[in-house]
Amino acid sequence: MKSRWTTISKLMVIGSIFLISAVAPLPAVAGTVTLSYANFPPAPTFPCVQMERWSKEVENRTGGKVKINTYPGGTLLGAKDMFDGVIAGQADIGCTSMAYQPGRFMVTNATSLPMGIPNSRVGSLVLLDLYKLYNPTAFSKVKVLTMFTTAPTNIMSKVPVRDLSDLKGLDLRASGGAARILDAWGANPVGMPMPATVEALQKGVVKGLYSSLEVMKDFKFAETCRYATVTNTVIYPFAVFMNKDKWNSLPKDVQQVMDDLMVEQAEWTGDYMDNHVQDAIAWSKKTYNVEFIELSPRQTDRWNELLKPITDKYIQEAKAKGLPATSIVNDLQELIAKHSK
Ligand code: DTR
Repeated sequence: MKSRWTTISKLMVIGSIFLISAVAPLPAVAGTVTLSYANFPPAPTFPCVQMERWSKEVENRTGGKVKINTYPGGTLLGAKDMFDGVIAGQADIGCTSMAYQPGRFMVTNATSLPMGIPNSRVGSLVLLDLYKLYNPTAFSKVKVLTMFTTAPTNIMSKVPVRDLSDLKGLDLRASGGAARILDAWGANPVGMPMPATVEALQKGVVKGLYSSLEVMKDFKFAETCRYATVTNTVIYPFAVFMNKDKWNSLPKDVQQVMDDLMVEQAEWTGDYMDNHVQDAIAWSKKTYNVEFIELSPRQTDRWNELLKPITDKYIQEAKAKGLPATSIVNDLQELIAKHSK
């Protein structure tokens, strides 16, 4: 009797295991890879919009073999510890604004020289090509997944900037190449990552900022900055990269999907940014009556004239670091012409 009941209960246990495994979703199917993707600014901003798009594409194109958990708003890694955090494996994938570490990314930051990149689409393709051409050692410890840039920068301020005299000593937030431009125009560039700018503007630490115009809407800067001076000068370059060991552990077909997305994602982000800037301009005018100040051709010539020494200075500094600075600048010029066609 005892042994018959034991057999029945064994059968019941086996039966329920079958039932449960048939109905309940498994937490991790064999062969599924889960990746974490860290980003520093808030979710509605363009670096995060492109992060979501890339993640969806990878998930779809790998047929669900890869699952990506995204962490916007610095919830996993902040702006300044993004690159080293990914190298250390605190996140599998990260996105950084290279202007925050000008010396570290000297080759790719050459895209922030005042050389006339007309929009984000061209900027993104130029940046990616420059990276491929020089394969900078700065990236030797990571796998680069894509790169992209902002649209050209403009002055957004609480006070109107109608000429160089209005810029004199004006505290404006900017980083990297953009900060050098402000400096040449006599303003006082204050460096800080983008997310810190919200508070700095509210507290009056800065009187405005120098960035691409989509932030007027995405960070609601139009509420405090009722003036924008149209300079369309330089771009800010960004990189998206993966921990190298993680990359090496991925199946070949997954790596292929990500490699195939590299240029496509740069173009997608460029187009998204260029369209979104137009949308933000219209929104700022309509919602906060922001005045967009245009410089006369004469002013533009004068302002541009002041930027000429910047590229020579970059060449000197980069050469001192052992970089082929003249050829970087020449290649940059050719790439801008090629992608602007
Ligand atoms: N101001 C630059 C670039 C930038 C432009 N839009 C955004 C949105 C979110 C973060 C950064 C940026 C910068 O701080 O890198």
